[in-house]
Amino acid sequence: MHPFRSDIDFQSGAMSRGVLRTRRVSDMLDYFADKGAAREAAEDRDPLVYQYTTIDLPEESGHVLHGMTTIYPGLVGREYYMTKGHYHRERAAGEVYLCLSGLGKLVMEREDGETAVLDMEPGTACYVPPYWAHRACNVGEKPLVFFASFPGHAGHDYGTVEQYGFANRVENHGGKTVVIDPMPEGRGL
Ligand code: PAN
Ligand code: ZN
Repeated sequence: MHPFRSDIDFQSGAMSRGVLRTRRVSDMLDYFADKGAAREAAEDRDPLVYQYTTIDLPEESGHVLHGMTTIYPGLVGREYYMTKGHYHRERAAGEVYLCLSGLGKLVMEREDGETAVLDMEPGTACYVPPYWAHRACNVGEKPLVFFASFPGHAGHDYGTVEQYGFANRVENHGGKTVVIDPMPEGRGL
């Protein structure tokens, strides 16, 4: 393969090459806590929640997949717009999220119940170690834009998160950002 470059707009998250995917509320009905609010939004104007572009590279070890994500500002019920979130199919594959614009929270969780939440702001690189599911939430008023890079063989497992969700949810309560942790004292695992 020949070396190549891509051009990125830090404000919008647009990338000059790669495959663009979009996620509207109707694509995520089972992901938001407030199913009624999600259904209503989907039936109304079905807003764009996020979009992401991944460079089209062979999904094999040795390559470094990378791409841009833009999560728009907004709420479904009290919950901030967020990505679906996933484990890597190959659990031992980590990832780096580099925030370029906006404000976010990176919610992570392991299958043994361990959880973590990191703040994302321009200039922060967050490391998602192997075995951690990850989801980004936009807690600001403008688009949250980040660059992500992960091993070619990582693959994506959306089913586990779709079925069980994340323990922690990020919500807006009266203008304040709150991380809802159902077991703040730990899961005793
Ligand atoms: C990211 C994500 C991207 C979209 O590139 O794929 O932010 O989020 P979902 O994949 O959860 O819809 C990444 O983590 N890749 O592995
Ligand atoms: Zn990932």
